[in-house]
Amino acid sequence: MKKFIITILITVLSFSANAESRLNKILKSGELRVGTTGDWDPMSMKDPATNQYKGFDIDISSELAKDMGVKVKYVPTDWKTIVSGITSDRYDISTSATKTAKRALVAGFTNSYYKYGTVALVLKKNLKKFPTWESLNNKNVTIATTLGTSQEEMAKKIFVKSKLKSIEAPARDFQEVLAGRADGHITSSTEANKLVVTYPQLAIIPDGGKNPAVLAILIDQNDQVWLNYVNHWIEIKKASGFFKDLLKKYGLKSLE
Ligand code: KH2
Repeated sequence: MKKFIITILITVLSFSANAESRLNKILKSGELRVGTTGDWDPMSMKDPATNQYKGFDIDISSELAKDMGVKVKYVPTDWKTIVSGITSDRYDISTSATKTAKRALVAGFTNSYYKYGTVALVLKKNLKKFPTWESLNNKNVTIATTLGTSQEEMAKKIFVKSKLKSIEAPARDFQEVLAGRADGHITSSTEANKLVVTYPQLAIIPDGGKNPAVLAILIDQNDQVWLNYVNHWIEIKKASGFFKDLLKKYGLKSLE
């Protein structure tokens, strides 16, 4: 009996000692799998003509793969499934996602490298009617966000009186405002600044950005070896000026 227990113990111990981190798996396979939505200008954008991704986050993951000496493979995902893609091992990391308390319950996050404000968008012709965020918190108002995003989570907390409309990808949340099916939309300042240029009929409500949000990479919360590696890498790249140059390249200004 004693011998049997010892054999079991040894087996269990050697198993946990051998539990392989993602870091090793990636190095062995020679491939870093990155989950990305391709719908966030200028973070991750998919070119429909070539099916290629580009943007701030694509530069980050390519650089990480390069420094690890492996190839990068982009795995398409959307905001509804971006977290479950990590927990079900569809990819090793995501491109940038906003840290939220809800997401952090099930997935890990790396350290952050960018902070943005959330802004509200309405039709320019409705700015007088909706001059503040609070004016959008009204039972006659419809607010559009994308299903599974941090903005959807935020809208539920802030616009308690309004009607909330969650748009499922590939449909775009801001199109609801353009088409008059929603009165307002909340999104990252990063995206909003671009949207008002592309669609001059849209305007940002001028009473300021809300709740600075931090961007980071989603990663398995049970794999500390892999998480530590990516955090070390972020620290090294911050110190080398890589992130500063990249923010400049994409015209991004972190709130920090
Ligand atoms: S978040 C990403 O991690 N955004 O904050 C939100 O949930 C991305 C602002 C959906 C692309 C479409 C742009 C909304």
